[in-house]
Amino acid sequence: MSREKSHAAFTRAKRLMPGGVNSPARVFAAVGGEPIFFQRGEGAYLFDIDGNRYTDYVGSWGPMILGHAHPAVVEAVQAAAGRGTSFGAPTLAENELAELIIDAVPSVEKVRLVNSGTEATMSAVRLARGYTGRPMIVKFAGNYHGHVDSLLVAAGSSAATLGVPNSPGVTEGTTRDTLVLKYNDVDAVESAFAEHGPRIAGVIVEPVAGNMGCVMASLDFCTALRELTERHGALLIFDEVMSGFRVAYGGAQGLFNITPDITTLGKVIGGGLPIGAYGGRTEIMDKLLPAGEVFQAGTLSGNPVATAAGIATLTVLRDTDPYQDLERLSTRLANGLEQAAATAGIPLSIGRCGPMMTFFFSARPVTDWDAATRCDTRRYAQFFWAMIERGIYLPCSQYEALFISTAHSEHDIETTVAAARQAMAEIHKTKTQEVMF
Ligand code: KE4
Repeated sequence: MSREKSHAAFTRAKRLMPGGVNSPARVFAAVGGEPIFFQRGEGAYLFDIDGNRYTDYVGSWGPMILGHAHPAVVEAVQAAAGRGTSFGAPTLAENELAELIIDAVPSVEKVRLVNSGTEATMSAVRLARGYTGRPMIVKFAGNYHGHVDSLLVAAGSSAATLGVPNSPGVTEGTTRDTLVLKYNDVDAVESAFAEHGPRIAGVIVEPVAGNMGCVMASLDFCTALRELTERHGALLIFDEVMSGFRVAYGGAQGLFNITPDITTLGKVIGGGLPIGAYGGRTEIMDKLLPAGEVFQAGTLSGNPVATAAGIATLTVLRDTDPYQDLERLSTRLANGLEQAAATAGIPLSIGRCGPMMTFFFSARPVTDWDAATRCDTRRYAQFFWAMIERGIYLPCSQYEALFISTAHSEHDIETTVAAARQAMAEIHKTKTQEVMF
């Protein structure tokens, strides 16, 4: 496949934007090579500026559960844009999207719309601190909640690590009240509450993690988080920016039957337009200005065009209930990849929750960040490029999740499995140390 135009575009982009991208997740640092520039998407497919077609499993990192350019979404966006793109005043579409979210997510009685998942988690942390009057936030190694200063904390060793910034520009002051624990480690959480309980405002967790690759929280772990936060008067924040409306219409909390105090959302609820949301019980959410005193605001929050895309997307999901079909296709893909790896004698462990999954190049299941870091990331890079050459677009990092949309067909899955068989056989012959970046 020729990607000359992408190469030229990236060369120019590097002169214009830091690293040539507007989000580091898009640059191919983890797999080597250069990012591909895309011209358009259609259903399950992406078309790059060199005219190559790929079956897309990135789905814009989660939002595109209906595939690209879904007619209902495009029509809603076009109609909304024709009525004006932003008023900075309330619109009926905000009521409608809020109602769809509240009807779908049992723990949410009131919701605040914002412009990204980062804004949602940043605001949820502030709300938890404002509601409880406490300073500390607990997060977990391998969980990513957007570029919130207080949550950009080094994923320490398995022991609890008090906040050490993991980015220049994040000060000790903003992370000293953040405690990083091991994901899926109940003992660690019990110890943290025993030591810090009265100071903990909240625990934020991805119930289905998508940012160390796809790793599910165990039911014991989620149950322990619910019980301990309840007992110590802290709030449980489920970060469902990625899992919300992805793994089930009501999100992972419906699968776990756990009721968090605050839920953060994004991605799918905007149908590919900039959006985020956070919601919970009325008595918590009414702490927010102007009902309460916790400050949060946003020029484009609840934007008419973004809410139109979100309403169209959630309405299609609610009315068609595609989750069983997504589960069937996802199971076929996962089984096909496992068979392809086994045939090639390559260790592979798949982490999956519904249509969100990761092919871990690891002989053992991945249940936390430490295990994820032991994956053979060079092997993943080889597999990534072998699949690109066969027209399959996977996440450009071992530590990301891939997504199946309602636009993927059985034929797409079979084609992907066939490509994986060839790719696994091809990389089996290459020793990982031979891969030059
Ligand atoms: P955004 O600010 O990117 O909309 O959302 C931040 C966020 C919050 N919580 C979870 C669980 C998330 O997965 C994310 C963002 N996910 C990444 C993908 N791993 C976005 C990709 C990117 O940053 O470009």
